[in-house]
Amino acid sequence: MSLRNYLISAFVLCFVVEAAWAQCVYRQPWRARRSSHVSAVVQCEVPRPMPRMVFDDFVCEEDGFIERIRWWGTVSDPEQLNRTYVITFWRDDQECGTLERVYEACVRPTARLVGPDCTEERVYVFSTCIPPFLAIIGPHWVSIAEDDERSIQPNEVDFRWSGRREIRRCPAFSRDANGNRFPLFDNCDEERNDVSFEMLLRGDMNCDGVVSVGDINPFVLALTNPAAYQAAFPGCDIFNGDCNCDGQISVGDINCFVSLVTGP
Ligand SMILES: [Ca+2]
Ligand SMILES: [Ca+2]
Ligand SMILES: [Ca+2]
Ligand SMILES: [Ca+2]
Repeated sequence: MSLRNYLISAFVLCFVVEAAWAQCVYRQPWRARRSSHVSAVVQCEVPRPMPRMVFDDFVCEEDGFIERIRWWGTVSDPEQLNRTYVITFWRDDQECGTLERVYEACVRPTARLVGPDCTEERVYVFSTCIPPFLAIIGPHWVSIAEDDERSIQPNEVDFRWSGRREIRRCPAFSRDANGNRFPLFDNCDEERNDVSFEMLLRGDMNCDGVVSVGDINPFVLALTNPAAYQAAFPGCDIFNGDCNCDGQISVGDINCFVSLVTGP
Protein backbone atom coordinates (compact mmCIF):
# COMPACT_ATOMS: atom_id res chain seq x y z
CA MET A 1 0.00 0.00 0.00
CA SER A 2 1.37 3.41 -0.89
CA LEU A 3 1.96 5.94 1.85
CA ARG A 4 -0.81 8.11 0.45
CA ASN A 5 -3.30 5.25 0.47
CA TYR A 6 -2.24 4.28 3.95
CA LEU A 7 -2.90 7.78 5.20
CA ILE A 8 -6.27 7.99 3.46
CA SER A 9 -7.38 4.63 4.82
CA ALA A 10 -6.23 5.57 8.29
CA PHE A 11 -8.25 8.72 7.93
CA VAL A 12 -11.34 6.92 6.66
CA LEU A 13 -11.15 4.21 9.33
CA CYS A 14 -11.20 6.72 12.11
CA PHE A 15 -14.39 8.50 12.87
CA VAL A 16 -13.88 12.06 11.72
CA VAL A 17 -14.41 14.39 14.62
CA GLU A 18 -13.61 17.99 15.18
CA ALA A 19 -10.21 18.25 16.83
CA ALA A 20 -10.73 18.88 20.53
CA TRP A 21 -7.64 21.05 20.73
CA ALA A 22 -8.40 24.26 18.88
CA GLN A 23 -5.31 26.18 17.92
CA CYS A 24 -4.67 29.89 17.71
CA VAL A 25 -3.49 30.71 14.19
CA TYR A 26 -2.13 34.13 13.30
CA ARG A 27 -0.25 35.14 10.17
CA GLN A 28 1.93 38.20 9.80
CA PRO A 29 4.58 36.89 7.38
CA TRP A 30 7.70 38.69 6.17
CA ARG A 31 7.21 40.74 3.07
CA ALA A 32 10.36 41.55 1.21
CA ARG A 33 12.89 44.18 2.16
CA ARG A 34 12.01 45.72 5.52
CA SER A 35 15.05 46.15 7.77
CA SER A 36 15.41 44.33 11.09
CA HIS A 37 15.46 45.26 14.78
CA VAL A 38 17.71 44.20 17.66
CA SER A 39 15.94 41.80 20.04
CA ALA A 40 18.00 40.15 22.75
CA VAL A 41 17.76 39.19 26.41
CA VAL A 42 20.48 38.51 28.96
CA GLN A 43 19.71 34.80 29.00
CA CYS A 44 16.78 32.42 29.03
CA GLU A 45 16.70 32.34 32.80
CA VAL A 46 16.93 36.16 32.98
CA PRO A 47 14.73 37.46 30.15
CA ARG A 48 15.76 41.07 30.68
CA PRO A 49 16.41 43.21 27.57
CA MET A 50 20.09 43.22 26.50
CA PRO A 51 20.10 45.89 25.15
CA ARG A 52 16.64 45.88 23.54
CA MET A 53 13.77 43.41 23.34
CA VAL A 54 11.06 43.66 20.66
CA PHE A 55 7.33 43.12 21.21
CA ASP A 56 4.45 42.84 18.75
CA ASP A 57 0.78 42.02 19.17
CA PHE A 58 -1.36 39.27 17.68
CA VAL A 59 -4.98 38.24 17.99
CA CYS A 60 -6.52 34.80 18.55
CA GLU A 61 -9.91 34.46 16.88
CA GLU A 62 -10.84 31.76 19.41
CA ASP A 63 -9.36 30.15 22.50
CA GLY A 64 -6.63 27.83 21.32
CA PHE A 65 -3.16 26.40 21.78
CA ILE A 66 -0.07 27.82 20.18
CA GLU A 67 2.34 24.97 19.45
CA ARG A 68 4.46 26.17 16.56
CA ILE A 69 5.88 29.58 15.72
CA ARG A 70 7.93 30.91 12.88
CA TRP A 71 9.58 34.26 12.49
CA TRP A 72 11.96 36.10 10.17
CA GLY A 73 15.24 37.72 11.10
CA THR A 74 18.90 38.39 10.37
CA VAL A 75 21.94 37.08 12.22
CA SER A 76 25.52 38.23 12.74
CA ASP A 77 26.83 34.84 11.58
CA PRO A 78 25.18 31.64 10.26
CA GLU A 79 26.44 29.97 13.46
CA GLN A 80 23.80 31.97 15.31
CA LEU A 81 20.89 30.47 13.37
CA ASN A 82 20.29 27.44 15.55
CA ARG A 83 21.32 28.95 18.88
CA THR A 84 18.83 29.50 21.70
CA TYR A 85 15.99 32.00 21.36
CA VAL A 86 13.56 33.09 24.03
CA ILE A 87 9.84 33.22 23.22
CA THR A 88 7.62 35.07 25.67
CA PHE A 89 3.91 35.86 25.63
CA TRP A 90 2.47 38.85 27.47
CA ARG A 91 -0.97 40.00 28.44
CA ASP A 92 -2.46 42.92 26.47
CA ASP A 93 -3.29 46.12 28.35
CA GLN A 94 -5.96 47.32 25.85
CA GLU A 95 -3.82 50.42 25.23
CA CYS A 96 -1.28 49.00 22.80
CA GLY A 97 1.05 47.90 25.59
CA THR A 98 1.88 44.82 27.63
CA LEU A 99 0.95 43.72 31.11
CA GLU A 100 2.69 40.79 32.79
CA ARG A 101 4.53 37.93 31.10
CA VAL A 102 2.37 34.81 30.97
CA TYR A 103 4.64 32.36 29.15
CA GLU A 104 8.30 31.73 28.42
CA ALA A 105 10.06 29.07 26.36
CA CYS A 106 13.69 28.66 25.32
CA VAL A 107 13.96 27.03 21.92
CA ARG A 108 16.48 26.06 19.25
CA PRO A 109 14.79 26.64 15.89
CA THR A 110 15.50 25.39 12.40
CA ALA A 111 16.30 28.17 9.91
CA ARG A 112 16.35 28.65 6.16
CA LEU A 113 17.53 31.55 3.96
CA VAL A 114 14.74 33.45 2.22
CA GLY A 115 16.41 36.54 0.70
CA PRO A 116 17.91 39.98 1.29
CA ASP A 117 16.26 42.89 3.06
CA CYS A 118 16.56 46.58 2.10
CA THR A 119 19.99 46.79 3.78
CA GLU A 120 21.18 43.70 1.83
CA GLU A 121 21.27 41.64 5.01
CA ARG A 122 20.32 37.99 4.57
CA VAL A 123 16.90 37.21 5.99
CA TYR A 124 16.20 33.76 7.39
CA VAL A 125 12.92 32.17 8.38
CA PHE A 126 13.08 30.39 11.75
CA SER A 127 10.61 27.71 12.80
CA THR A 128 10.14 25.78 16.02
CA CYS A 129 7.69 23.84 18.13
CA ILE A 130 7.06 25.33 21.54
CA PRO A 131 5.53 23.76 24.63
CA PRO A 132 1.79 24.46 24.14
CA PHE A 133 0.52 27.81 25.30
CA LEU A 134 -3.24 28.09 25.75
CA ALA A 135 -4.15 31.53 24.45
CA ILE A 136 -7.60 32.91 25.11
CA ILE A 137 -9.59 34.71 22.44
CA GLY A 138 -8.43 38.29 21.88
CA PRO A 139 -5.16 40.21 21.69
CA HIS A 140 -1.79 39.12 23.11
CA TRP A 141 1.83 40.17 22.74
CA VAL A 142 4.84 38.09 21.75
CA SER A 143 8.54 38.75 22.09
CA ILE A 144 11.23 36.72 20.32
CA ALA A 145 14.80 37.41 21.35
CA GLU A 146 18.34 36.11 21.20
CA ASP A 147 19.52 34.35 24.38
CA ASP A 148 22.68 36.43 24.61
CA GLU A 149 24.51 34.17 27.04
CA ARG A 150 24.21 31.23 24.63
CA SER A 151 24.75 33.32 21.49
CA ILE A 152 27.92 33.19 19.43
CA GLN A 153 29.04 36.59 20.75
CA PRO A 154 27.97 37.33 24.32
CA ASN A 155 27.43 41.06 24.89
CA GLU A 156 27.14 41.67 21.14
CA VAL A 157 24.07 41.76 18.93
CA ASP A 158 23.65 38.51 17.00
CA PHE A 159 19.97 38.56 16.04
CA ARG A 160 17.60 41.12 14.59
CA TRP A 161 13.88 40.55 14.07
CA SER A 162 12.73 41.47 10.53
CA GLY A 163 10.33 44.39 10.18
CA ARG A 164 7.01 44.20 8.43
CA ARG A 165 4.24 46.37 6.96
CA GLU A 166 1.39 47.10 7.10
CA ILE A 167 1.21 47.56 10.83
CA ARG A 168 -1.57 45.44 12.28
CA ARG A 169 -3.57 46.72 15.26
CA CYS A 170 -0.83 48.15 17.53
CA PRO A 171 2.66 49.05 16.30
CA ALA A 172 5.52 46.83 17.48
CA PHE A 173 8.02 48.44 19.88
CA SER A 174 11.20 47.65 21.74
CA ARG A 175 12.04 48.08 25.38
CA ASP A 176 15.35 48.50 27.19
CA ALA A 177 16.39 47.13 30.58
CA ASN A 178 15.03 50.24 32.33
CA GLY A 179 11.57 49.79 30.84
CA ASN A 180 11.90 52.65 28.33
CA ARG A 181 9.88 52.06 25.20
CA PHE A 182 11.00 52.83 21.63
CA PRO A 183 9.13 52.73 18.30
CA LEU A 184 10.63 50.57 15.56
CA PHE A 185 11.74 52.75 12.66
CA ASP A 186 12.84 51.05 9.47
CA ASN A 187 16.49 51.75 8.57
CA CYS A 188 15.63 52.28 4.92
CA ASP A 189 12.59 54.56 4.84
CA GLU A 190 12.36 55.68 8.50
CA GLU A 191 8.72 54.56 8.68
CA ARG A 192 7.42 52.48 11.58
CA ASN A 193 7.51 48.69 11.35
CA ASP A 194 5.72 45.77 12.85
CA VAL A 195 7.76 42.54 12.93
CA SER A 196 7.38 39.28 10.99
CA PHE A 197 6.01 36.14 12.64
CA GLU A 198 3.29 33.50 12.47
CA MET A 199 1.50 31.25 14.92
CA LEU A 200 1.09 28.08 12.88
CA LEU A 201 -1.35 25.20 12.79
CA ARG A 202 0.43 21.88 13.24
CA GLY A 203 -0.53 19.46 10.44
CA ASP A 204 -1.98 22.17 8.17
CA MET A 205 0.11 21.34 5.11
CA ASN A 206 -1.89 23.35 2.54
CA CYS A 207 -2.22 26.44 4.78
CA ASP A 208 -6.00 26.74 4.53
CA GLY A 209 -6.33 27.19 8.29
CA VAL A 210 -7.74 23.75 9.06
CA VAL A 211 -6.29 20.26 9.41
CA SER A 212 -8.26 17.96 7.15
CA VAL A 213 -8.08 15.19 4.57
CA GLY A 214 -6.94 17.89 2.13
CA ASP A 215 -3.61 17.98 3.96
CA ILE A 216 -2.75 14.36 3.20
CA ASN A 217 -1.39 14.83 -0.32
CA PRO A 218 0.69 17.89 0.65
CA PHE A 219 2.04 15.97 3.66
CA VAL A 220 3.11 13.08 1.46
CA LEU A 221 4.75 15.55 -0.94
CA ALA A 222 6.62 17.25 1.93
CA LEU A 223 7.84 13.87 3.12
CA THR A 224 8.94 12.57 -0.27
CA ASN A 225 10.00 15.74 -2.11
CA PRO A 226 10.52 18.80 0.11
CA ALA A 227 11.65 21.01 -2.80
CA ALA A 228 8.48 20.22 -4.76
CA TYR A 229 6.43 20.93 -1.63
CA GLN A 230 8.06 24.37 -1.18
CA ALA A 231 7.40 25.15 -4.84
CA ALA A 232 3.77 24.07 -4.62
CA PHE A 233 3.07 25.82 -1.28
CA PRO A 234 5.47 28.79 -1.16
CA GLY A 235 3.63 30.56 1.68
CA CYS A 236 3.42 27.47 3.90
CA ASP A 237 5.85 26.22 6.52
CA ILE A 238 6.92 22.68 5.63
CA PHE A 239 7.60 22.17 9.35
CA ASN A 240 3.86 22.13 9.97
CA GLY A 241 4.47 18.48 9.04
CA ASP A 242 7.07 18.05 11.80
CA CYS A 243 4.38 16.63 13.99
CA ASN A 244 6.71 15.05 16.56
CA CYS A 245 8.79 18.25 16.85
CA ASP A 246 12.21 16.73 16.20
CA GLY A 247 13.12 19.38 13.63
CA GLN A 248 12.73 17.07 10.61
CA ILE A 249 9.95 15.86 8.33
CA SER A 250 10.29 12.08 8.32
CA VAL A 251 8.39 8.80 8.61
CA GLY A 252 8.46 9.43 12.37
CA ASP A 253 5.80 12.08 11.79
CA ILE A 254 3.26 9.84 10.03
CA ASN A 255 1.39 8.40 13.02
CA CYS A 256 1.28 11.77 14.70
CA PHE A 257 0.01 13.42 11.51
CA VAL A 258 -2.73 10.79 11.16
CA SER A 259 -3.87 11.50 14.70
CA LEU A 260 -4.01 15.23 13.93
CA VAL A 261 -6.04 14.65 10.77
CA THR A 262 -8.42 12.19 12.37
CA GLY A 263 -8.82 14.02 15.67
CA PRO A 264 -8.46 12.57 19.17
CA1 LIG B 1 24.93 38.01 21.45
CA1 LIG C 1 1.22 44.95 15.46
CA1 LIG D 1 -5.23 22.33 5.74
CA1 LIG E 1 9.59 15.15 12.78
